[in-house]
Amino acid sequence: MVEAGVTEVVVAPGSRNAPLAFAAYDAAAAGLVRLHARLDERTAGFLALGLAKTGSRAAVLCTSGTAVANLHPAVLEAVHADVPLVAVTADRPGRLRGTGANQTTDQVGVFGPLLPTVDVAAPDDVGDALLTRTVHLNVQLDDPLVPEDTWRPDVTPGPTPRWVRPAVVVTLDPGPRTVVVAGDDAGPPARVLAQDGGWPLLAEPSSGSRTGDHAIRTYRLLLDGELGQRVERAVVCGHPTLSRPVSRLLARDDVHVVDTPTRGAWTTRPFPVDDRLVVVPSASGRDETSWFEDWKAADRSLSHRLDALLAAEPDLTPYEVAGAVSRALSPGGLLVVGASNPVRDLDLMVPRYDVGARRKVVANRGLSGIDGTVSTAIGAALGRPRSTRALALVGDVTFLHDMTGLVRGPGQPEPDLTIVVVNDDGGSIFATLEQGAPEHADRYDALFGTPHGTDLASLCAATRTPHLRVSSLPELEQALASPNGGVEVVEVTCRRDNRRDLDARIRALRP
Ligand SMILES: Cc1ncc(C[n+]2csc(CCOP(=O)(O)OP(=O)(O)O)c2C)c(N)n1
Ligand SMILES: [Mg+2]
Repeated sequence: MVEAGVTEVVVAPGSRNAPLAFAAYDAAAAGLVRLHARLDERTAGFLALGLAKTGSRAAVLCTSGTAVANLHPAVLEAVHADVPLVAVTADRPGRLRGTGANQTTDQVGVFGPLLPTVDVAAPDDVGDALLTRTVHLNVQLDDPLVPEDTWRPDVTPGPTPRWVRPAVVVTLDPGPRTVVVAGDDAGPPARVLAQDGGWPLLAEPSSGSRTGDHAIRTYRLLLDGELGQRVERAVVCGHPTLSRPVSRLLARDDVHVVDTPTRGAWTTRPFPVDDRLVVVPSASGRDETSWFEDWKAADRSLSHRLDALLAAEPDLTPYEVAGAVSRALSPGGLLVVGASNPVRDLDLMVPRYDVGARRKVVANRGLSGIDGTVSTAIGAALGRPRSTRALALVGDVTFLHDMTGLVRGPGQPEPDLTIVVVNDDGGSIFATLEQGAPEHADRYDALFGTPHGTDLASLCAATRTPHLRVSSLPELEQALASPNGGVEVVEVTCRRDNRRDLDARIRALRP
């Protein structure tokens, strides 16, 4: 693994994986890797995923049995988002399989057809498996499960592999009224394309494209209005997942969709994988009509009315929390944003960032799960120590789902990270969907809202994580302006009961 460029190793304790754990310890002592220990494999998996999402080659090691299954969420997210992750599971030797030996299940193929297992009975079985992005090594280990001696690693660390976008060049004539849709991980080419073509850029927060003059803040609202109706062509970069208006746009018969290859397991198109994504407008030049100016003017006016609506709300709204978080993020900063409403609220509230002053926004959009987000954030912050600031924005259910992410033992690598939890005591996103319609109101909370009444302060205290609860914008801004260092939690209490109505009023603002 060291020779294959692995520099971060997350270990979860067990006896069967002990030989690997001892080796990881010795490799860390030799300065070859950084070692992290987590007691919960699900958390360990997402910690490794977060490290991988910020560019490290990361591995997670666990023991046999149910421990393996606890890696599955992070493994699935890694495969779907095309994030390189090395999952190493320990197994009994082959001769004990099928004999009812304790803690022995069928670990070969346990992650399903998306991630075949490399079953390792002898070192040579690894082959060049570590050259692939996400890999499952199932290592058969026999007694004694302790080393005879300290391992003095005699290995030369390999370079960290860089995963690059597929190469594709699409030439577009400037004629049709075009928008550039930048989904998760689209990267700067989408922004460059919008600028070169003279087109509006509809960029999700985690696209890595949302800088410059062409980014349209309120695109989600405008798409359902008159401007959206006039779109004739959409160029899709990255993996858009956030909004129904975008899905509706891409499903329209009268819109020509130009799909550029995304990273991820669903890419079936055979593009070479050794170059950047390049999409260029044809030589005949940029769109000189008023198309982009129309979007810009509509965006300006709608943004103004949106901000006025939010400012007039008597209570602090989740939208304003997202706005405050994105304002607090300095150029070069890192923001990990959770699924559900936080990422969508952020989408409407990201201010216009200058080109070159990009913030890295990380979200688990491969499968958009709410699991593992605290651990992903800690991993991402650890993997990107030069961030000018590291923030996370998550809902309360998302936060609680990964409570064990806060359990960090003494001596563990600890990043500076402020986790902002929007606590509306339950899941609010369903309130804005069909399930939130008034006719289901009598069972909404029991089935979807799932209020929990959990005291986040006690939870944080139990893990010695500094915690501050705020309920107003000035308090929040002040908390964000004065981080204490280390991992800390800022809980922002918000209402949930008015969420459906608030979103309906925001949608009604569009021209
Ligand atoms: C692992 C997983 N389980 C369930 C879901 C379905 N789900 C989507 S959003 C959500 C509620 C999230 O609530 P919270 O984090 O408080 O955010 P809010 O909706 O309140 O903004 C759930 C359960 C999911 N995406 N992932
Ligand atoms: Mg919530």
